[in-house]
Amino acid sequence: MRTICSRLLFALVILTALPSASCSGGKQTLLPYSTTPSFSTDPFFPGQEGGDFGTGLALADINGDGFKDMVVSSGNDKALQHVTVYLNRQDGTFPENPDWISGDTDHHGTLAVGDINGDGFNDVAVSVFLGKGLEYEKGGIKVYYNQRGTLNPLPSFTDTGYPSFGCALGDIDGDGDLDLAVACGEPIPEVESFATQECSRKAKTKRTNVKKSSRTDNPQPPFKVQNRIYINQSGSYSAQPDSVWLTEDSFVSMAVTFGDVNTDGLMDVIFDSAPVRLYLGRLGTTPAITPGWTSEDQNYYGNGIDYAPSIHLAPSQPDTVPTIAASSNCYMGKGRGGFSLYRFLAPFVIQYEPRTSWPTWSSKYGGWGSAIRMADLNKDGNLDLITHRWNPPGRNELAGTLLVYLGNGSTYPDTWDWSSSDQYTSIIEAIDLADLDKKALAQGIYETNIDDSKWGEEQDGQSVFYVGPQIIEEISMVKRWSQASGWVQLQAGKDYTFVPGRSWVSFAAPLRRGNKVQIVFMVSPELDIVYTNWNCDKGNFIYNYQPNATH
Ligand SMILES: [Ca+2]
Ligand SMILES: [Ca+2]
Ligand SMILES: [Ca+2]
Ligand SMILES: [Ca+2]
Repeated sequence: MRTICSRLLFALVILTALPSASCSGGKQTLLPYSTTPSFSTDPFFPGQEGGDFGTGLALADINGDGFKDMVVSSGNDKALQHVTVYLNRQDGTFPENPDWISGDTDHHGTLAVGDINGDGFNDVAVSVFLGKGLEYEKGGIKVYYNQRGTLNPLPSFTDTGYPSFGCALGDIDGDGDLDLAVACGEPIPEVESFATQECSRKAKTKRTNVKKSSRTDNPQPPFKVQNRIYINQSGSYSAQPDSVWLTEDSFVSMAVTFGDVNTDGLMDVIFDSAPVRLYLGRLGTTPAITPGWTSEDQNYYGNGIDYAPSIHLAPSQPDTVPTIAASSNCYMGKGRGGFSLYRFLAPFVIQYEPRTSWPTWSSKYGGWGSAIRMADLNKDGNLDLITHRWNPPGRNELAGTLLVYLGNGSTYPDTWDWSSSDQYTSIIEAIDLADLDKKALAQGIYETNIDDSKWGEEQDGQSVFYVGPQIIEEISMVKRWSQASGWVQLQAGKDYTFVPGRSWVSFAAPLRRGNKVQIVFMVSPELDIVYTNWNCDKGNFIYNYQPNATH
């Protein structure tokens, strides 16, 4: 049991007024969370047909009051359901029923939130896994824009033609606006065995009782397609071919994330597939359509992915070893499933053939892995793995729990250190973390002088900077210094972009050698954990940070 309590420090980052109350008293606590949820939404809220198949999740401010709200997409491959928003009551609590319900329904996958059109309000992109009759080709992607604090009732952008379970927002071409990466394909190779799940009460969900692979007009799965990124054009997306970047290969991917994995200051994109595929960003244009790195193992279709520029932030010896955490799910096919870590200890793994690597760590148990995130929960400066599998190891029943593997800065133990109570089993699909009542927010300042030591040979600038610990609550101010203009304060949505909760800022104009940047941000060591439940008779759960929890 570890009781190290240290202040998060990152290279070149100054954190001021970081609260330290949580380490007082010398109480031996593994993690500052109760093993039972602090709050659950009502899965049978008015307006949703039947019980809520909660799938996608993001914590992001939608109504513009500065407090993070809960955005949820529901339906999965089980029911036609809505996208919903639960507004933070400005004290970290939420209503049991949503404050906003989309005007349309779909078989929703996961979602991504960010200010796509640069007006200062967060917009919502949602994957559509399958068409209304479970058709593969009628899945796709859609975007709800935010009108000064309220999402439009219907999406303003939609594209179809492929099944999609996951999506992510990031600036792949380094021009200061958010591009939309879409993980596509449908893996499930057999008629689903547990697609018959019934809600224990009010089981009136009008599900489309058609088994996917028994539909004569669906091709036989796995259904592989080109994965893609919609390139932001003046605040919106288009389905026109010159606005969509496509991978050369067709493959199945269930999750995608952005991250500067080769640390050259240009954003890259990672598709959780078999194998995991990394495409490297290039300054002022889109990536090559072939991967710059793939995982050596081909653990069947991934179901969750996260990226960290470092998992060892402890002030004693911080490192900058880029790390990908991937979750895979053997329900969806071959492979063992479970969780894997890919660490890039040396850049030559990406620079030279064969540009592949094995995981540096894999969980002892495989299984039906799903969502995965990295964050420091026990305040020792090392990122922990917060993850989940649908089932307990070796048991084909949908009764998973939240699992936490405590990091030591370089790897994780064989099995989890902490689990939520098995009295509250779940089928978790998405996890997000934030300080929902903002009570422990502290300011951090990131400053750097731009040099070209990590740039590629022809590269003459960089656009993306990681500013601090893994989860950032807010970006407060961004300044740029140049010889010609001195310090200039920049404008969000015009001069730079970011997405809520992530720790990077991406600039519209590349930073050149000799420039300086200063970024003021807010961070919290007291993160609440939120996840969606795909069980139709369970709501979405919040585990509040509790300094006096003894579990
Ligand atoms: Ca809010
Ligand atoms: Ca917006
Ligand atoms: Ca862009
Ligand atoms: Ca890069």
